[in-house]
Amino acid sequence: MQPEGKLEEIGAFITLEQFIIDNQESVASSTGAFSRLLRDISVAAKLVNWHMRRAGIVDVFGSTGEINVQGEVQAVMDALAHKEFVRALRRGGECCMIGSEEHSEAIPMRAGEVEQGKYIVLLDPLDGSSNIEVNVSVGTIFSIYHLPDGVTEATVDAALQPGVQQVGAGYVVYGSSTILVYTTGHGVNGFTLDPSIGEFLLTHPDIRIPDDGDMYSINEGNYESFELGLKKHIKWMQQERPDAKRPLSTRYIGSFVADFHRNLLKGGLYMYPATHKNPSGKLRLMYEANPLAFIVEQAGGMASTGSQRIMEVVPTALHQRIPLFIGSSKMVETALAFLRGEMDLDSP
Ligand code: FDP
Repeated sequence: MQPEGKLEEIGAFITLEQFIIDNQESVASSTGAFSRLLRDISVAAKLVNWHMRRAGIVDVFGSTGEINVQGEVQAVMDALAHKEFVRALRRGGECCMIGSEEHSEAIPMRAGEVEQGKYIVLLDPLDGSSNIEVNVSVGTIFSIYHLPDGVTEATVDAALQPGVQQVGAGYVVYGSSTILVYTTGHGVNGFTLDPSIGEFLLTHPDIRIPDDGDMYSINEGNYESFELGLKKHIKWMQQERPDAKRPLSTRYIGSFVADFHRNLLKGGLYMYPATHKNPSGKLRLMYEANPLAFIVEQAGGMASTGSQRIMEVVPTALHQRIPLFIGSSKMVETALAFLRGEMDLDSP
């Protein structure tokens, strides 16, 4: 429960740890493994936050000189964030395999050991990292699956499950404050890091995304390569129709996780469609689109490829890209109607 008073009443907030334990106790068969996994993720997030807060003071800007699996220059902070998550999950022991944007292959955790964790974690350790050097919010996105029944070896095939099979998903935004938002399929809750006591506190219980919003997010520099329906949709959102609450505002940070977080709280639509440069879209299905699709659906919103529910896409590769339309349900539905040709510039 969020207290009514001011922040001095820190003791009245529920910590992430307490929240996890309370929710674990409501599941009779729970062994505590999943709770420990979430705790490991939150510890890694605190460490990444610590690195982030020192950026500019110590030398963590710039690139490692490596090119990551996406063909992008790897930032020093990307590599640091990757390292912190792998280390925390390896130490925790509940994870059998990690798939990370920063590593081309799946990373087995305790190969050869009889007792291995039963969870697969797929993550983008530092989303939006091209923004770090200019103090713009970035984040971590994670998706959690069970090692499928009967599967003893954690190979990449075990991780290639559609999003509907996620058992948990979440993200962290390292912004004006640091917030961790997650779902296990029973609603969405957000926890703000209190730096004075080093704890994530429940500040955003039971998040619901507004059905509609007045902001849309897209890289309009790619306009010429959008399909016709999308071009019309954008022009429709820009029409001067005060009676219909248009024009809408554009908000595009260029850190997916930060754009998503704003839209989740305020209502809005984020789109990264197919472009000439990225014919399959730019964002990754397994550790960007799926986890945020799980969260947005749990909060009452929608996520689509433009023609299919994101969480029903059957994955074919760990680093697969996908076009994405995600956010408030009415806004996603309108976008899809334009793509199908059911709406046009003269639609109300
Ligand atoms: P980045 O390359 O900085 O990691 O995930 C990729 C991503 O950022 C998203 O966070 C962001 O929304 C998008 O790419 C920005 O891409 P564009 O520069 O093409 O708009």
